[in-house]
Amino acid sequence: MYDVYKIREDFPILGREVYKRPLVYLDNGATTQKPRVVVDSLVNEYYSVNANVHRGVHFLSQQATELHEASRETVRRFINARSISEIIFTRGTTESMNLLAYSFGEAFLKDGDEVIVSVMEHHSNIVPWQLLQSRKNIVLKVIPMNDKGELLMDEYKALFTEKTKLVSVAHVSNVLGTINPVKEIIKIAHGHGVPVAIDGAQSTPHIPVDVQDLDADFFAFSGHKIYGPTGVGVLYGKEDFLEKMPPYQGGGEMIQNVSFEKTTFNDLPFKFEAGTPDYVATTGLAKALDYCSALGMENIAAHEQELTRYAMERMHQIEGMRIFGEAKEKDAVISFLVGDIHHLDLGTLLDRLGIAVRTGHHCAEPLMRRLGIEGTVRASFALYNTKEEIDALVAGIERVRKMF
Ligand code: C6P
Repeated sequence: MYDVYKIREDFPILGREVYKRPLVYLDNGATTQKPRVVVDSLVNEYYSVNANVHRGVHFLSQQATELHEASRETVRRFINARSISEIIFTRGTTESMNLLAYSFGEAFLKDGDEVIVSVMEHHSNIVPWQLLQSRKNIVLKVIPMNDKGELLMDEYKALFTEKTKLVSVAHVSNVLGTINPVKEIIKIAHGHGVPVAIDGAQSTPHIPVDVQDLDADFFAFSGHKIYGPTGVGVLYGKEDFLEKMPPYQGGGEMIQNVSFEKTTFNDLPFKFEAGTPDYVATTGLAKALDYCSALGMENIAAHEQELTRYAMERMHQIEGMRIFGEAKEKDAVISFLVGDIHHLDLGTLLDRLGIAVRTGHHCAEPLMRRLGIEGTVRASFALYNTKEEIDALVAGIERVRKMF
């Protein structure tokens, strides 16, 4: 049985008040709250294990290294990668995508080559490719969408040419909540011999992810969006590709031997992990993933799907409501505007009622342009949200609407 009220007890912050009202936290797309097991793990590691990893012969260093490497195995299991060599720790999805664009770009792209992205990408899957354009004259091609926020698959198929070298798309849109048909997207790309990178920042916390089943060539996600600590994330990559890609940063840990004449690089995944990693955060991330696995990703997905269905139904009844993102396959994200109330006003007034939502362009300006708007209010749900909180959101919106 999925007992959301019992689960909430694991998240101390959910019990606090803001403006003397109970906190209704609906900004989970930006970051999630942390269960006690995650915070305890950070505190305990600093209090009782802390030492730099992979470097020391001493007891603490070895213990810290064991924890860090065990976390890599936990990540591998969570996304069902073949090997821990394929799990690179980064600072988050943004760094994962920058690493990918730099290193894949160096190894596999030349002037005139094409990378396909979609119109609903977060800036972190657009700008790294544009930065690459300052070094290589690559072309970005964009998959369009329909008004419901679904990618147009026929148009996608038509984008391929012999110059297409990579497809890089979001699994779930952080604005529309659309769950993109990534398995099909990958199958089509592979039919052209083209690898695919998936931005899993908004999918990993909500739906089961199996990179082998998807046959994804690269997959990125952030720890802090899946109940883990800030400052840690993952880039999964198939070993065949990673072996051929050059390091992204130079420094300690990523080398085998260094001389002024010639430096050789470490094996995977360490080749891509220059410097001291946030080894305390990786342990915390593993605790977060174990926490989700214990609840069951299928159960989390079912709970959030029910919340989304309920919220969509209730919100549609509000006069003047415009919801952006009505895809058939939709995740726990609802972006909206009401009448001609500015998104910032609506968000600020909801905040005064204790309801935390996000407002603005959500780091997806090209998508805002496609929708013909400047920004939205966005409510995004997590495993601990309740129908009562959605009722509070709906009542809050009604109250603001009447004020205007
Ligand atoms: N989206 C949001 O409120 P980082 O910041 O590196 O952890 O994740 C970047 C990122 C990449 N892809 C997608 C689809 C995302 O949603 C995000 C982060 C947050 O929507 C902050 S802008």
